[in-house]
Amino acid sequence: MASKPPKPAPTPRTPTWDEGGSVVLERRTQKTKPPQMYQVVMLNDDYTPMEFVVVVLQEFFNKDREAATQIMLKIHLDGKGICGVYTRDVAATKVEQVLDAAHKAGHPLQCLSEPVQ
Ligand code: TYC
Repeated sequence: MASKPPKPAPTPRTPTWDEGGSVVLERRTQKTKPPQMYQVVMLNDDYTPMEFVVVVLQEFFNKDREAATQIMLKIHLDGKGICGVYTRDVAATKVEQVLDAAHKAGHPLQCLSEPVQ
């Protein structure tokens, strides 16, 4: 798993004084960046049954049957497809859940997570 990025340098602040004589430090920019997001990508293979992939997409990626079928068919035709976008730890958990379910069912289904952009 990739290590966390280093903390950004503190934002410079300009001291000002309010009417009461207190020093006021105004934040110039937003303090926290949104987290890097990760997409879970599922890969096609020749052996995993379509129905199994549809059930996995419903169970672990909260897709309804219609959406799950569309995603499964996209993967089947294009070789891969995005199941969802999550924070790093959630994406890693989804990958684990899929690989575990596939292994237990005896299917070679593969998926991975990768940073978005
Ligand atoms: N290609 C598989 C089949 O024809 C179906 C499949 C779809 C497998 C998506 C994996 O991620 C996958 N049975």
